[in-house]
Amino acid sequence: MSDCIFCKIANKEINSQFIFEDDQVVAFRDMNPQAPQHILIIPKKHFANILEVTDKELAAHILVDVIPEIAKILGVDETGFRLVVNTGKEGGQTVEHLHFHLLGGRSMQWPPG
Ligand code: DGP
Repeated sequence: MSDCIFCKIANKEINSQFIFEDDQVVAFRDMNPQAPQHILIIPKKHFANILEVTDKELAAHILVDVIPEIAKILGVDETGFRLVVNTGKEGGQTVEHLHFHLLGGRSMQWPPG
């Protein structure tokens, strides 16, 4: 998607510091952090949201491989963290490229608001 900001970040058209990268996924710090550790994990391939994902291998790779590795990199694998996937208008999604928010470094509250 040529006008997608996260595609531009993943394609390195916009200079960003990745805390993780492999052939399918990149992760970088949210520009508006809601916790001491607030990372966005995105597939390089464009999917508008989690309902649009068709690649089961990619979904499993993110959940089984990438998220645990990033949790370790951030040092929140022992303390815990929150994973958020805002979806659609009422879900509070503002960027229409699938992204997982990984939030950590403080105690989270519930309900999230
Ligand atoms: P959501 O509301 O779930 O769609 O979250 C989108 C998040 O993306 C929001 O917390 C702000 C962040 N964000 C938007 N544009 C950029 C950007 O260009 N760089 C970075 N690092 N974060 C961005």
